[in-house]
Amino acid sequence: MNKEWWKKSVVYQIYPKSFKDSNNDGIGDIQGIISQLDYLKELGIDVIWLSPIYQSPMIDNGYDISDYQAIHPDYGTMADFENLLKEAHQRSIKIVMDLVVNHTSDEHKWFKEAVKSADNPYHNYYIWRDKPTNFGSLFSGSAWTYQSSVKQYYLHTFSSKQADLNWDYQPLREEIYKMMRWWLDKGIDGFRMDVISLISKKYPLTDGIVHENNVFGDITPFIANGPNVHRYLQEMNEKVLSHYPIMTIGECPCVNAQQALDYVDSNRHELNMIFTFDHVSLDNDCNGKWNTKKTSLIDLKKTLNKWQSSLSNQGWNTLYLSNHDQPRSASRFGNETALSAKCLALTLHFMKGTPFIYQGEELGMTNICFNDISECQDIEAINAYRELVTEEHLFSHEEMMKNINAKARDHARTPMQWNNDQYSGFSHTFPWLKVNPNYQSINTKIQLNDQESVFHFYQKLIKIRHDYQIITDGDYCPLFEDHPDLFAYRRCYQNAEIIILANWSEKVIDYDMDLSNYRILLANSNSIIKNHLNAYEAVAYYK
Ligand code: TEU
Ligand code: CA
Repeated sequence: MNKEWWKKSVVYQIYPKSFKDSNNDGIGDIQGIISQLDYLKELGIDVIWLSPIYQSPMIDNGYDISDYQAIHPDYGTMADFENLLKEAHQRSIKIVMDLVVNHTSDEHKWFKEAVKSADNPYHNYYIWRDKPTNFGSLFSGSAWTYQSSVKQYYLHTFSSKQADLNWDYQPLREEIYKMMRWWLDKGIDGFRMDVISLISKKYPLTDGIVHENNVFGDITPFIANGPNVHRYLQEMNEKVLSHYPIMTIGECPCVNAQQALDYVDSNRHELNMIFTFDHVSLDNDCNGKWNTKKTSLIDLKKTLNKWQSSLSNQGWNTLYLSNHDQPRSASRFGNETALSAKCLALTLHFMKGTPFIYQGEELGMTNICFNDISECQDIEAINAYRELVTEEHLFSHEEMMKNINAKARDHARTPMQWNNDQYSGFSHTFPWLKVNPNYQSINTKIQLNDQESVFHFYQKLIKIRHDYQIITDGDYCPLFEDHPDLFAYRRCYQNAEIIILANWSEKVIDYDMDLSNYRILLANSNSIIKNHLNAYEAVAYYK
């Protein structure tokens, strides 16, 4: 096996709670995933990234883990998981697990020990202070919660039920490495590491800057890219990662394209690739994500092109437009048509890096309409509503619902749309989060029977990536950078060339370029003519 097999791979992200419910309790599960492996094989993907399936109180759908080595009963058993791994491997599909080690649930046994007394050996596993700083949590409110049993506050970057681990304490690190080896020895194929850029805190922790419209201070300078983050990742690499033929992806908030190299330059022996937040934060404003702003294509191109060039020689990029934390790409960047979904896919998948497809993206699934906050399930949106509407009156109910309908994480988490049956074939019971009513027209059953569907377009994209080395190895060169609606670039490898021209708008575009020696490799429309693109038309030319 090529050591860098992950460069040629396409990853498919499964959010287990929303993928497929096998026992009709309204919650997706491992048996449900197994039942759809043939579907994923048909799509052609190489790797599944599984969002957390571990034991958890589920206040953040499993990103709050109370036992790293047990499966949540809603999802099944360890035997189910081992069966999933076996069934996936039989189909040559690899499985990458989510590793959430910046924090544990407050119901983890380590935390339960830690709060028994300040001299309990596990007390050091977490981060304590006698007095809080002004830090705001990323899920609203203070980032400190008082624990009366030890008369101290513990730090939580996310909710109060997600206590940050103290990575400066070596026994904690050894414990995590041991757990990672345990999973790798089971045969899993890698880790996606949750907020791994936040594990090393910068001391002393003092009050953060209070930005406009905020009540709390900014925690991020004290947690992102901390002084020891690279030392710990190199240690993890040396003690664990380097001993297995795996894929490692770090989720890295607050890491810019320059800093990224420190995480992914192969000479530094840390991670294979990281998820950046730059291109999905372009529509933030002084209230963070809560607005209805649209990303301008010029900004998006500038950002993605910058990442392409920063990591062109050393390191490697991830390519994604959506995941379980982001609104649906077809709604955010497209106009919710199948044509626009294909346009986004073509643009992304020919770039240099490893592409990630988020479940349902291969169908062009869209955002849903939430009529009231009571229809949302996500802790981030629910807490933000309480803080920004009820407590601080920054937004009216109507304004906040508009923001939620543009940006909430629940858009990505509505049940997968399998067919026209009630509850979209996800379950026979009312699911934990409502189904998007457009399942009647957007679902796998319809698309598998339609050669022109978004599904079949993704299938072609994946096949082309496997067949053409230029897509993995070719140089990337942006074109028409100042054009407000045209996303274009060139890939070059040996004597081959690919030119991508994609109209990310509803306008008609005429462009000037000599394409006489090129043939169409793939297009999302049958009516492509040279030097012209209708709304959302996209084409890959090859020579
Ligand atoms: O996300 C990290 C992260 O930065 C997000 O919480 C982000 O701030 C938010 O989604 C923006 O809307 C990871 C996981 O992907 C996310 O699901 C978890 O909630 C979070 O970490 C805590 O584990
Ligand atoms: Ca179930």
